[in-house]
Amino acid sequence: MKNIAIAALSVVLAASFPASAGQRTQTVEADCQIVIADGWIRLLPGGMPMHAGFARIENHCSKAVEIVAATSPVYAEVELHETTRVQGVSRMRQIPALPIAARGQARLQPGGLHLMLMRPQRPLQAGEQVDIHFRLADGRQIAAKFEAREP
Ligand SMILES: [Cu+2]
Repeated sequence: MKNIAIAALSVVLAASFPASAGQRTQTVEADCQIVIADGWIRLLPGGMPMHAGFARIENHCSKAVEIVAATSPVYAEVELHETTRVQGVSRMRQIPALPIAARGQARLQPGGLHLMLMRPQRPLQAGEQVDIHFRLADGRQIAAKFEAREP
């Protein structure tokens, strides 16, 4: 029983310290940070039933991470979307997950990746801060504030 516990622990440690560990400060899983910066929501005129959310998501970890879901108390549903241009026509589709490379970043911006914020539960004012929570594939949750802005 004790051996099993030790074996499990060494697997965890191996996962936390990839081959590059030792060259620089080791980043343990607990304090490796995902930063959501410059989050904002584009308000649309005429009370549209969905808004788009944008931000820069920085992965300061030595491992790739994957955002698998987002939620907000202000919206009935939040989806990860990608806008692509196919033969001059702009289309958007839902993506199941948003991977971010080790030490990399993802830019959610108009015309590209974005959050699709569905069915606002109340009217939003420009300047308001909206809570959005992200869930990573490893189970971690990240809380962020997105500022509502006029287009
Ligand atoms: Cu969309």
